[in-house]
Amino acid sequence: MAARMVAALVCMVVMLRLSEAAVYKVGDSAGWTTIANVDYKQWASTKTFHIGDTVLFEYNPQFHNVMRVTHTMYKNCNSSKPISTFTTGNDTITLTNHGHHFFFCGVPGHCLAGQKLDIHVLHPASSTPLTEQPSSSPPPSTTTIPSAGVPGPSPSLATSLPSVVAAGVAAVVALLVSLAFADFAS
Ligand SMILES: [Cu+2]
Repeated sequence: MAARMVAALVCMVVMLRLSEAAVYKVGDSAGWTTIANVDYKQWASTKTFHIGDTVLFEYNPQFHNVMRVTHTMYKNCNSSKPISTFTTGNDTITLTNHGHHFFFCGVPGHCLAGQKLDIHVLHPASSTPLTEQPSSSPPPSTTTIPSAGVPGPSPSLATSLPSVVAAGVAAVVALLVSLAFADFAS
């Protein structure tokens, strides 16, 4: 009986986690910069990123920008062919797929100075089948990344996330119903 209770509670906690999308400000109060000596690797390691979460890059657009790049470009600080570039100084990027998301500042010298960020988005908790994508090369599709300054989830997220949540809610309801019946029978 107690075990069933615990199972139901754990299930609900998982659902709550799935349904809330967090917004993370990169570098916290320091923002996206080279002057504060922010260790962005350390910053990212303290967070747990999920699909649907948003990262906010806040910076002075006169001095910095944000480029989304491949793993190879990230390693080499190669800004010649970014997947996408953001320049508003207040850029929100919604993480719509799992795996690694690589960013750096494209201003010469800034990536080498440490203004680079590797965000690892965890696999969804459920076993929902997803098309596997190589983590090092996200598709250069513009539909998965909202353009700079436009908040809100992309169409692909809007259709996939609710179904995951609905499946989970159904599981919780089933559990609670079985719980109620178990009580009734005993
Ligand atoms: Cu910069």
